[in-house]
Amino acid sequence: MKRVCVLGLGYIGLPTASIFAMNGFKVLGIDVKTDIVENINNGTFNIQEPGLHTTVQAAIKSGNLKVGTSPEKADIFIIAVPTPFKKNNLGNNNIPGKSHLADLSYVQAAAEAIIPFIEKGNIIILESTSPPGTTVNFLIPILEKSGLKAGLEFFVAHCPERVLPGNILKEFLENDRIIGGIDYKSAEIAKNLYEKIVEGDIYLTDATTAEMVKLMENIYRDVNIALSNELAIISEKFNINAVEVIQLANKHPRVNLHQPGPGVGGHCISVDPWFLIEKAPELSKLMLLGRQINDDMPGYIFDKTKKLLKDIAEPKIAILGVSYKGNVDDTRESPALKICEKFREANIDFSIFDPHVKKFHFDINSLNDTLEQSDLILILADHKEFKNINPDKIKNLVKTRMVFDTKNCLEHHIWKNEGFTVILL
Ligand code: SAJ
Repeated sequence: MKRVCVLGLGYIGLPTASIFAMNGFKVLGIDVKTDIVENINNGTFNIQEPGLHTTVQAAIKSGNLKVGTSPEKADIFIIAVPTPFKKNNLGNNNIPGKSHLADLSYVQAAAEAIIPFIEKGNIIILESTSPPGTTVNFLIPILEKSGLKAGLEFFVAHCPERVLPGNILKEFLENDRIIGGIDYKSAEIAKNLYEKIVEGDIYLTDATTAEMVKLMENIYRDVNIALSNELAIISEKFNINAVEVIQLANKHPRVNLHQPGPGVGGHCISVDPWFLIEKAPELSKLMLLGRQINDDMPGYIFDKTKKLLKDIAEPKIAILGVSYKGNVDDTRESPALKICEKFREANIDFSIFDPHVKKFHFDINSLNDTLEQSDLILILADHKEFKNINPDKIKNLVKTRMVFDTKNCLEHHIWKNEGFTVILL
C-alpha cells in the first residue's frame, strides 16, 4: 500500500488527503496548526464544503487517514499549502510588480519539513498555485538539501489544483488535470498516481508551463469579470441594463461575457494575477488593469449606494451576504469587507445578515434585525437562501422599499410587485 503525506489540511489538502485515503492509500495529513488537526480528529473542523465532513469521517474511520503535525516517511508527498500574497509596505504600492508579492513561506516551510524524510524513489508534488519557475528554481533547491538529486533520486511535479470552492469533491474527481514534471519521468510518475483517482483526462507538460496554465485560468476569469464590471459602469452612463446586454451578447456562439459584481474576492482569482504581474510587470498590462478595475468595484458600489440614499436622512443599509461569493462561508478578500469599511468610515449605519458566515470583521445579525427599519437592501453575495426571501413578508419591516442587487440573484418582478425599487449593476 502506497504511503502519501499531504502537507496542509485546508480547502485543498483536506479533501485531497481524504480522497486518497478512500482510494486505498495510507495517508498522513499534516498541518502546522494543532487546533486544525484536533478539529479534524473530532469532526469539528470549520470548512463548509458539501460532502466534506462525511468524506473526512469515512476516511478516518477506514483507518487510512491519520492527521498530525509532523511528517513521516512516505512514497508520495503532496504540498497543498496556501500561497497568498504579501502587500509591500515600502511606499511603492503603485509600481507594477512591487505592490503585491507572492508569499512562498508556507511552501518553503512544508518543503523544509520533509527534507529529513525524503528517500530514493519518492515523488514530491506541489499543488499550491505558484509563480512560474517556483517548482524548478525555489522548490527543488530546498528539497535537494536532503542530499538526494531531483530527477535522478527523487521526482518532482507541479499538479495545480483546479477545484471550485463549493463543488470541490465533485470537481476533484471529474476535472481534467495538468501535470508538469521537472522531467518526463516525474510527470509520468505523477500521472500514474492521479489517474488512480481522477476521472478527467490528464495532460502532461513541464513544471513551469503547468504553473503558467494554472495562473492563466484564473487570470482569464479575472480579466473577463473586469470587462463585465466595466460594462456595468458604462451602462449606467447610457441608462441601460448591463445584465440584459450580457444575456443578449452571450446568445452569440463565441461570446461568453462574465457577470458583473461588487468585486472579485477569494484566495484564488483576486490573488493569482499578482504572481504573474510580479514576475513580468512591464509585460502584464491587461492583467494589471483587470486587477485594478475589479479592486475598484467596492468603491463604485459604495458611491452608488450613497447616491441612492442621498435624499434619506440617517439611512440604514441592510447588507445581505458578506462571503466572497454565494453559498460559501469564506470571507477572504471579500469585496463586502471593503464596502463595510467604507460605510463605517463614512458613518453610515448598516447591519449584516449572512446565513453562511459565522465569523466576520463586523457583527452578523438575524435577517429580521438586519432588515428592520432599513432604507436599502444591499445584496453582496448570491446565497441560495436570498432567493427564498419573500418580499411580501418583509415589506413592512423595512422603512424604504429599495433593493440594490449587485449579484443579480433575486426574482426582480416579484420584488417590484411588492413596491420595491430594484437597482442592478
Ligand atoms: N465573480 C464575478 N463574476 C463572475 C464570476 C465570478 O464577479 O462572472 C466573482 C465571485 O463573486 C468571486 C470571484 O469572482 O468573488 C471568484 O469566484 P469564482 O467562483 O469565479 O472562483 P473561485 O475563486 O471560487 O475559484 C477559482 C476557480 N477558477 C476558475 O474557475 C478558472 C477554481 O476552479 C480554482 O481551482 C480556484 O479559483 C483556485 O483555487 O485557484
